[in-house]
Amino acid sequence: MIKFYHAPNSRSSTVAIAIEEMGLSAEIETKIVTVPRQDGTGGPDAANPHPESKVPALEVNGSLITERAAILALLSELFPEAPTAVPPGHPDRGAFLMWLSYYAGVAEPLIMGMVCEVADNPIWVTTYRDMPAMIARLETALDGQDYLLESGFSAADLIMASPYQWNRDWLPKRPAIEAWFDRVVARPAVQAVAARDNA
Ligand SMILES: N[C@@H](CCC(=O)N[C@@H](CS)C(=O)NCC(=O)O)C(=O)O
Repeated sequence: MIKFYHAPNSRSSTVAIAIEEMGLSAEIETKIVTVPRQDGTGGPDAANPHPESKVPALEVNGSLITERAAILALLSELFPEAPTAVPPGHPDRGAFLMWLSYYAGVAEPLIMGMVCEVADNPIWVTTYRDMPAMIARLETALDGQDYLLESGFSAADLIMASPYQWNRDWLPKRPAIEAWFDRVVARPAVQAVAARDNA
């Protein structure tokens, strides 16, 4: 059986929500582990196989997969018939992979750079560009559609919305982006995982 290593209210919550959206709770066993928290609580967990003791991690047939973008892409491949899956061959597969990679390689560094106030460093700007570029990209994608993919909601929305679930103050104050975020967080799977994570 596939094992998913999860720490409530962390980056692994994105994967927990995807599992809920895809109806995979019976196929994937969730193991709760601890991680060090910013408030000094928690700590590395000996039961967590992640090489850096982080979450998420997924064990599939003896392989260990880390990184949300990779895990979310893999879930769609392993369970192509699941609701909200964007498997190989799907017309939006390329756009799906693009958003997952864009989040990991550009959007998260940009948002963390903004939060840590290093995003005006010239190396940062030439590597990741800037927040207006990310905002423009989101607004263009959401012009005339409710979610990032033309075919509808997917884990691309989950990963791109994930930092703002942590802190809504970081959300760009743009009507289309705020409406998209509200749609994402109103989804029953997001609510269900939040309730479980907070229990
Ligand atoms: N790029 C990774 C980041 C994983 C990550 O940083 N996870 C945090 C949870 S919010 C963690 O486990 N931190 C514990 C630590 O740094 O020891 C992903 O998106 O999956």
